[in-house]
Amino acid sequence: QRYLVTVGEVLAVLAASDTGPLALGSDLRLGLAGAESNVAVGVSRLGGSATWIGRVSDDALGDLILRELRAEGVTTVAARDPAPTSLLLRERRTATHSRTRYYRTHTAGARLTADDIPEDLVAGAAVLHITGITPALGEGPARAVTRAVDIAVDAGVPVSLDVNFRSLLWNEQEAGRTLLPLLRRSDLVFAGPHEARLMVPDADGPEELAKRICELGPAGAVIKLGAEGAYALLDGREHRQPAVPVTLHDSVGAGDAFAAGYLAELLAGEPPERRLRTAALLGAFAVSTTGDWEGLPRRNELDLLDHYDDI
Ligand code: CKP
Ligand code: MG
Repeated sequence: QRYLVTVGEVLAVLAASDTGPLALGSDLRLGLAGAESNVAVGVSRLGGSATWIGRVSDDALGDLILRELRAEGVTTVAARDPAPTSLLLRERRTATHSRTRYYRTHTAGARLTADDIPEDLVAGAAVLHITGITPALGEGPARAVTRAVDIAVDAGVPVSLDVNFRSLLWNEQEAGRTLLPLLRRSDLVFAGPHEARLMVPDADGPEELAKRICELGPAGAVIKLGAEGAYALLDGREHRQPAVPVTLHDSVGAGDAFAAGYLAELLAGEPPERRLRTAALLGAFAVSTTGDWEGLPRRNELDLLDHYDDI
């Protein structure tokens, strides 16, 4: 069976239920987040197979992570770790502005090591998806990602990289230095314009950014332009994918949704146009619903909405 494999960290999200300063107190809703697991869930909901590799805490939050991923049909390869689960505190400062704070050091996800990566599993995958978040968590996770890429490249498994720069985890120089070698060995790269510029600093505009990224090695580069859609250079061919117009509700998770849509169609053997169209649809679902992954569509919902111009 063709499956996607990904390596990352799932965080517990504590999200304020009310708008306003969190300093005044609020009810908090417990949920989960994590770019790589978001992609795995998105792929699974579209009928693809996805496996998530990571470490989870040996407590209720770790149990919650495993239950939730398994409920979504994602295969989990997760060592239980005595360290706690990372937290993401989300303050809804106004209706349209949230502020995020990570509590993400000395946690289970950050204790991932290269030994946590099962060789057979990665070597047997149809695609390895990684993001720039995991290497930012520490030396262990960075080595784990490099190990996964080593295995994939040796086995001829294509590597998909979402640059996913997080300024709360590291600075642009560190990110550039660490992610560039991974990008060179990737086949497909997803990035926003700012993220792309971390990789090719002297390039500008989606066309030039994608071209310069592909000159570094990848056969495909997808530059995500938010409400303007996406520009992709895939095997030397240009594609312009308009965004699906929706009412913006919460943009977090849009990039992961986009990658999930693209990769699910790649696994299904669909051509680039279809991959990009589904990517845009999933991005639209993500931004027009609450939560990072909860609002992602199942395949039957996607087919229905596909007949409409917008959602
Ligand atoms: O790039 P995206 O907005 O799609 O990524 C969102 C995820 O993993 C979110 O779920 C969050 O927990 C994170 O990125 C992160 O670590 O920032
Ligand atoms: Mg992103």
